[in-house]
Amino acid sequence: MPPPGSPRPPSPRRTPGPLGLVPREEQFTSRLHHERLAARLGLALGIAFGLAFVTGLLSHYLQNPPGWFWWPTRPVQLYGITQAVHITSGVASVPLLLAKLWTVYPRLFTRPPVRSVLHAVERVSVLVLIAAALFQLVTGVQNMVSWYPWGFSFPAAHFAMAWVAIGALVVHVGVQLPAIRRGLGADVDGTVPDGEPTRRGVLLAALAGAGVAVLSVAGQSVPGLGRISVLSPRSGDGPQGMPVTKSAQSAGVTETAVDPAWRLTVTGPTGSTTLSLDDLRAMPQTTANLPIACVQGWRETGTWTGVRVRDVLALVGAEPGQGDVQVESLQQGGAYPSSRLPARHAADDLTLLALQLAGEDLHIDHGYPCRLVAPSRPGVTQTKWLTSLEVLA
Ligand SMILES: Nc1nc2c(c(=O)[nH]1)N[C@H]1C(S)=C(S)[C@@H](COP(=O)(O)O)O[C@H]1N2
Ligand SMILES: [Mo]
Repeated sequence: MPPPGSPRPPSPRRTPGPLGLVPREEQFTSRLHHERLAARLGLALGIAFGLAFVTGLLSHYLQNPPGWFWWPTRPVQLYGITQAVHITSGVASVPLLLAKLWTVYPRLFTRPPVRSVLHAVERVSVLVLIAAALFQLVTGVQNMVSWYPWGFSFPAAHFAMAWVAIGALVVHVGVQLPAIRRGLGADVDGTVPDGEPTRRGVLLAALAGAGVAVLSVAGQSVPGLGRISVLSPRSGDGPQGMPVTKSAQSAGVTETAVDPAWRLTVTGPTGSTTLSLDDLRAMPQTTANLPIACVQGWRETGTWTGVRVRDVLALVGAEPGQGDVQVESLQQGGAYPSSRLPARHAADDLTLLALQLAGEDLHIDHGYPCRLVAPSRPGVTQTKWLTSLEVLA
């Protein structure tokens, strides 16, 4: 102990760097800030981001199909499953990303901050990766709870930033490959000095955190988990056992939807026809269990009864699979007043103009008098309160 009053000898761990109070990377001496831990967390995160990227692209192309895009109509739950994977992998990434950032954050304080042009490029790419990853996770979770505090369109921004994130991730993995191989090639802990924490413990805690995060949302797409899914309040809510995203009130259709003069206009190769609700009820009816799988993460299967779209299109001379079908609703404006049904989906036996849900006439919030329900399609394309169908040439 130095005598009282005498200056303390400077400790090497406390010496401020040339930037004053800013610490230096070497001062973070915990054995937990280590490439072996970073590589494992990075691997888990890479898998989660990869799954989210692929399933997100799928969902984007289903909603904005390019000419080459092909998607099967069976199994009927297929889209819902891909969307559950998307939401689950995104949510699992939150604790993994936080753990990874904590493991590597001493790197922020590397001196000199920039060693070469290549080093500068690498550091900027890591910042871009972190910013894009945080953006994706934050906006994704906000979308799950329908909270849109920003001025931009969520789907467009989330899609664009996905490419930024995945591009920066590829650069990052490329640059770090030697460290990743070293890190993964060695036991995560090696010999742990007495009384020191283990990296394995941090890794397991991060994976457990990811597990808890997954369970908190899984109930909205996995039957039976509803009670533990605190972040999925909507599954099973709503009239006729089905959640509602857009109500008749908010779509402004409370009067037009119940108007006795309501007619469905169908246009095809031989011209146009109009059908009343009774006309539709008089046609052969099909009953099928089909899900609504919302991009916000919930999925709920209902028992729908109605007329096959292809039977209705046959009334105006359309052969099955002849063309895509433009589907319009009574809703004026808003985000999803219409949709495009691909020809192959329009020809499917289970693609219905539903008149009933759970054995009753559709609740007005579920699209009375008539809505589209097609197998293996995103919820946003399952248009409610239909007013017209047109077979496109
Ligand atoms: N006309 C119209 N149809 C619509 C929407 C809409 O906003 N307007 N929302 C879609 C979305 S995003 C979903 S998830 C489903 C939900 O159907 P539900 O409210 O019957 O559960 O309806 C779809 N159909
Ligand atoms: Mo949705």
